[in-house]
Amino acid sequence: SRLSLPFSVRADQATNPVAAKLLKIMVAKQSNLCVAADVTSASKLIALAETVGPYVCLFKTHIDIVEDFSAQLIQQLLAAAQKHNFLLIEDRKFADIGHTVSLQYSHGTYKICSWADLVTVHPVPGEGVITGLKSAVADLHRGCFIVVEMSSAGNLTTPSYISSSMEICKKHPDFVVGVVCQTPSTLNNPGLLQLTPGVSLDCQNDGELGQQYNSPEDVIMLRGADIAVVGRGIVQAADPVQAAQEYRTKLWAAYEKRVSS
Ligand code: BMP
Repeated sequence: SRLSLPFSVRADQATNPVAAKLLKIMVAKQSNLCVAADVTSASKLIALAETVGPYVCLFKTHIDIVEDFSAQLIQQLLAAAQKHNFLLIEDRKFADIGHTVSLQYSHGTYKICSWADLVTVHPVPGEGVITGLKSAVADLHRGCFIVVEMSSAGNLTTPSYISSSMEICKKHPDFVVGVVCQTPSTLNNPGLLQLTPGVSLDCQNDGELGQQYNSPEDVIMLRGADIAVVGRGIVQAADPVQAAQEYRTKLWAAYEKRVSS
């Protein structure tokens, strides 16, 4: 299955160019770490990209929380991505009808499609959310992760929702690069990736805000993650670079253990 195959082998089985590129970056950098860069100023966002960039395969933004957004910020992010060899994922969680998401993806303040290699999508509207996004890209060097299951307490992503969402995923292998979930996904295509947030070495949860955490080892070994998303565990650490190095080492060791067992 996907879980026992090395990323290098899976890169050759990717059904879209972004997934292939991401898998190759993971192998080259020995990193299955995605940092969730949840900071509210452009200077902090760029500082993170430049400092933790060398240790991540994927840099995840919530661009709408940046108070001083500008086109220059995007140019700096793209330059950092190029310099440190990582991809950009905007965690927009598109969740509307196809026509609306096509506009949200390519227009407005952020013009996400023009810079983000990847985006996230809630499948709740049905397949049209994917065809809508696809209609906004000229060539397909763009892709999305479908959020099939959430990490938060009391989430509404039931087993039947997850399996219906997986069907949508399978229908668009040219644009979908994988799923965001918490339990080993039934991805029958080794070219697709599982992205798993809710990862921390120190915390179980964030109190009343609902986040639930697992250890790096558990998300890779037990929960089927290919790439783990770490936000506050790195961003709010006393030394974010040292934290990024530690998460990267632990996550990669867990992956190596998984493929060798
Ligand atoms: P943190 O490690 O600080 O809890 O951040 C987790 C990140 O992952 C956030 O950016 C959040 O939007 C995202 N996320 C999540 O926590 N759970 C999900 O189910 C899906 C997410 O995208």
